[in-house]
Amino acid sequence: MNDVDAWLAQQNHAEWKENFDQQGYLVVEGLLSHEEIIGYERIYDKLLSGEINAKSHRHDLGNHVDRKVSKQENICQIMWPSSYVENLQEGKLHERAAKIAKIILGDDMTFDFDMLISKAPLTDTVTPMHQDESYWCDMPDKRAVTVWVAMDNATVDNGCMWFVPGSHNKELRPHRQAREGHHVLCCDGDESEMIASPIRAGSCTLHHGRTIHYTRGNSTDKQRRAFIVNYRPGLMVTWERNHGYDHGKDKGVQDILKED
Ligand SMILES: O=C(O)CCC(=O)C(=O)O
Repeated sequence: MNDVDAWLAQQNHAEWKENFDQQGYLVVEGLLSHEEIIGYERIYDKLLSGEINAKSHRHDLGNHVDRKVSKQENICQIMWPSSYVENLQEGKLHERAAKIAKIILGDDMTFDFDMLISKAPLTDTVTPMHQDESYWCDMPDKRAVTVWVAMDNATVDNGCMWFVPGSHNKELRPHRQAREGHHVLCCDGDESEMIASPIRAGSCTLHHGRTIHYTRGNSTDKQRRAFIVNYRPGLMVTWERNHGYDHGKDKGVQDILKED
């Protein structure tokens, strides 16, 4: 057991669960040590720079806004990094995120998908207010948690997460396309009902699939990178795959095959 694992084991798990149950989100400091962050940064930057080619799983999550800085996405989203990097899913980030997911939502929580969302310097594009559930198919068991791990200190000015406390226990708000014809969804709401969660690099926030959340744009001259892992009950992962839904994994593979 290394220091972080020992630290995780000593935390007040009942308090984590209670906070998550009540608020629909949770902050966990220090998920990764400084050395571990450096290892993940190497992988992250190879995916961002294209040294590892993830082109067919790469999207502009900020394409609802006109391009802010030429030649780059407003918000870079890379789905399924673990399908590009051998053994990534067996690493400390996934291992610890899965442990916390099980503590707060039950032992049947299983890995569903992972992604990277990076806001480059001065791209200043918000991720609009939304509930993740609005992107997914309507599953019988709604338990789901997103673990959002900061690779850089996440601040209000570079795009830390904001949450509407308790929104996971209310109805799903109606969602619409943030811009007609674009994939990005949004719902009504504003910052006055939200709480900002600035965190240090290596720390994480966790939110329920129904918790309303959002991030401001990155108006700073440094990047804001997040490594994101999602968990839901194993039976529901099977359910969604049986209904043809794999969070874009296979679509990406089909695109690669078409290129060959
Ligand atoms: O990183 C962001 O800007 C948004 C992240 C998000 O919406 C999510 O992880 O569900």
